[in-house]
Amino acid sequence: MSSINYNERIPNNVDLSENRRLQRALESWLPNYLSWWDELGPEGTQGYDVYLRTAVDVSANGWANFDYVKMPEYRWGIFLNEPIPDRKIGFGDHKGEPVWQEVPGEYRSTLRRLIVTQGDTEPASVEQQRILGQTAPSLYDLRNLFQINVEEGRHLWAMVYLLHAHFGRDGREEAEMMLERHSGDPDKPRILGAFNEPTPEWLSMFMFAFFTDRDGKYQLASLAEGGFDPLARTCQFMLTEEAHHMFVGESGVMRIVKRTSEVMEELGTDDPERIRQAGAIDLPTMQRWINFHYSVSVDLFGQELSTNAANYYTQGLKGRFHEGKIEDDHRLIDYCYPVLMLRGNKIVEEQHPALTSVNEKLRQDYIDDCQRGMTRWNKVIEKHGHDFKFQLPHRGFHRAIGNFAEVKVSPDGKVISDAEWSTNKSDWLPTDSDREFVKALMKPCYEPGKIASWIAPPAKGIHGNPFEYEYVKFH
Ligand code: BYC
Repeated sequence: MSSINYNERIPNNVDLSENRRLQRALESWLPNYLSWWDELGPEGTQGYDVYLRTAVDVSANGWANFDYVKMPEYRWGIFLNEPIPDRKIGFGDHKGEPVWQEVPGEYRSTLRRLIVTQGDTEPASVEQQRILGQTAPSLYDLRNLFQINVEEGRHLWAMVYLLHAHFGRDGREEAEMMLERHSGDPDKPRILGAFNEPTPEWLSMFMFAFFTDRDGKYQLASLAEGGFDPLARTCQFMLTEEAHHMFVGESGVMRIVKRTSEVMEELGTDDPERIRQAGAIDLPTMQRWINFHYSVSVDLFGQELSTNAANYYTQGLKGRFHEGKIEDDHRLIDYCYPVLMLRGNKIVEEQHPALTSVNEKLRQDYIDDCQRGMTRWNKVIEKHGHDFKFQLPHRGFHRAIGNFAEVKVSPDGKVISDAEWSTNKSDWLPTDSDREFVKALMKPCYEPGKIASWIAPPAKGIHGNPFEYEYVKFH
């Protein structure tokens, strides 16, 4: 394993220069990537100097360098975690066998599909966020947005490298397609639903980073368990970067909650209209955003009972979250798992084979993690003496994939009629007027040290710098 080589056009720690054909193929993909960035990456930002971190090492200590960079000149590269010597496959039919360094022929199309699905989400999120740079609540937030954007771009590189290095001509074609599908494009949409939803303002941005990036964490962690070692090592390194994205989401929402709580205290009211008039976002509105982003993210785990997922597991391609820490046979032969099923108009818990319930198990781990973050938000509200509590809606609420896609489920988990849904929808999901209000609130606040009215400043700045630091310089 070599250290990261920055002298090459594509920084990498995979000895790219020793494989001239691959290097040339990736170098010919690079200009396409850059035109995509120019066209669909953060709008109008080409000349900005942004205080960004760049990966310079894959070890846990001091892996990143912080400096001003113009985004089109960011050193997108290919970084895999160090291999674990003698690593063995940890689950499924191949449990105990050495991990694969090459793609096993029989799993080629399945692996390609998993890599393509993963890769597709990365540029999708950049596209979704492209206009947010016009309305950030502070330079600190603007910089965090751009940090996320360049890293999602790098995650696309990570998947494109695997496609080029291991899937021949099909892989190269898939890499091209990554830049041809676009978020929300009616003809060539992104693969997964949530990645075709717009992220038009910063409340959505923070919710997306909390809920949807967290799906990324769980999916990457499951792929990191898999038997195809280059994919596992790539995902491990992506997870290192991903942690910051979720921090941005959780702390972003937390800072909005803090500001709203302060305004409620100042005004002595929780009347949403008065909170809004004071330039803050009322808590019921935030709850509607939670309901939306949570439900579309919950869909990203696929069907509750999935033979696809069972096959990925049995074939050793995609494991469970922290597979190694789970105490069972890691083959799931005689195990069951509780799954909520729709029986008539009732939602009932049933035991199903754990193997076909692997998606559901991952979804549950994800839900528990979301709940932990939400509890931290609720503590802020409580600390300010208000008795409002955010709640995650029922997992059947507002679903487009799986058992509950065909019915309407209320946030508290009752199957309801279409009429009941229509009557209550505006209390449960963002309405057009909510969206207009939130959008109208978004005004850029780009003086160092200043912050918009609807969000509290962060507790600290980036990499030891104060909040007042000039994180982005415009030219
Ligand atoms: N939208 O058997 P099922 C991230 C399809 S986010 C549309 O349950 P499976 C990031 C499914 O493809 C992480 N279609 O499927 C976050 C299948 O199609 P076919 C992204 C959907 O395969 C923020 C059919 O329905 N990574 O990194 O078990 C910013 C049957 O479903 C959806 C991954 O997703 C959907 N939501 O599960 C940036 C990991 N759900 O076979 C980045 C790789 C299902 O009928 N992907 N379908 O044609 C996977 O592991 C799986 O593909 C899924 C789906 C978990 C997504």
